Amino acid sequence: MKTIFSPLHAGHSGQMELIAGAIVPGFEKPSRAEFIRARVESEKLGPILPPDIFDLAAAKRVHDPDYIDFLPTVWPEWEKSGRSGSAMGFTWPTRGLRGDVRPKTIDALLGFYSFDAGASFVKGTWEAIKSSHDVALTAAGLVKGGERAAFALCRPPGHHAGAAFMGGYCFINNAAVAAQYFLDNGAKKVSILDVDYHHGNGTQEIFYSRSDVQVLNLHGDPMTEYPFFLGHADEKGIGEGEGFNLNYPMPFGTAWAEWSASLEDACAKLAAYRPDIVVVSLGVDTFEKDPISQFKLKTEDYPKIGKRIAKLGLPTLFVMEGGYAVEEIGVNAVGVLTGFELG
Ligand code: SS9
Ligand code: ZN
Repeated sequence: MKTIFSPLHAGHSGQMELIAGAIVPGFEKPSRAEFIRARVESEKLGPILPPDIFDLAAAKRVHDPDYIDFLPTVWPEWEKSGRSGSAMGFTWPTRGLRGDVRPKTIDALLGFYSFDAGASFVKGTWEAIKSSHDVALTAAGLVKGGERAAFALCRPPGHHAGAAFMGGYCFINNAAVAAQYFLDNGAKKVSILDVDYHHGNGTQEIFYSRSDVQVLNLHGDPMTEYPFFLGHADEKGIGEGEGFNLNYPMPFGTAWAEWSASLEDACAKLAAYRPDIVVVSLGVDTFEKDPISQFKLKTEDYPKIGKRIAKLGLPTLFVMEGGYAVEEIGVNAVGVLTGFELG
């Protein structure tokens, strides 16, 4: 399969992150994408192509237009306010505060459009966000055009980004934009299968009241794992969307035997939905050596994931999400893709 990749991701670099009481260099760093790209090459998965450039109309079909228009203004406004470092919010309109009044200063707006401080900006961040979105849409175009599968090597990732908020390293929800693109170009139904270790709260939020996108999520139980406040098994969708959201929360320490049982159930539900296209939110932070995660999947398990997805027999777009064990991220992510191709 073809891989779509942009070097512009590398401008999103050097951002800081608050974790376990310390400010540290971000885990979501450029080398992640470079290890994956190198592995795509060495495994001869297929050609690596640059993205086409898109406008933001497709993104505005799943995100609030004012949120999308805000993103390119962040770094210029941050610099104008005399700051450097990493731009991020630290005050959020949570329970008891007003989330319906858009404030005016850059600090206030960063809080207004975030659910945590995990999506920070440096100088090249907007260009990276935009390129990641272009990568997803270009790869989606290949699948729409009849290819069996394509790999969107997106960075930054997207599945924590909701209609009007960033967080958890995510800004534009690349998988959601791609799913909507398929619907706007002939597909009637799309399934999003999110295998990242963390619950894709943004994707769930965006499609929660819709029946044209089925969202299936396998992840660490939010009772104990980030993002904590969404991803429970009883969240099944609302209104028209009722029954079209499925969550598989699993405890710390989950290994292949239990994880693959969830995948099996999710694939059965997916097949029953009979979508035209599958979008896989491909995170490999389920890996046993991931520095911020608590599942126990092994390198040999990733091709089995791809093989199971291939068995669905549907056109498939793989969209890169998380994975922070950088040395192994390429082997594991590309393992899913080669497993798919052989399956
Ligand atoms: C506490 C740790 C938050 C966010 C992880 C986001 C993963 C995206 N600041 N970790 S796939
Ligand atoms: Zn993750």
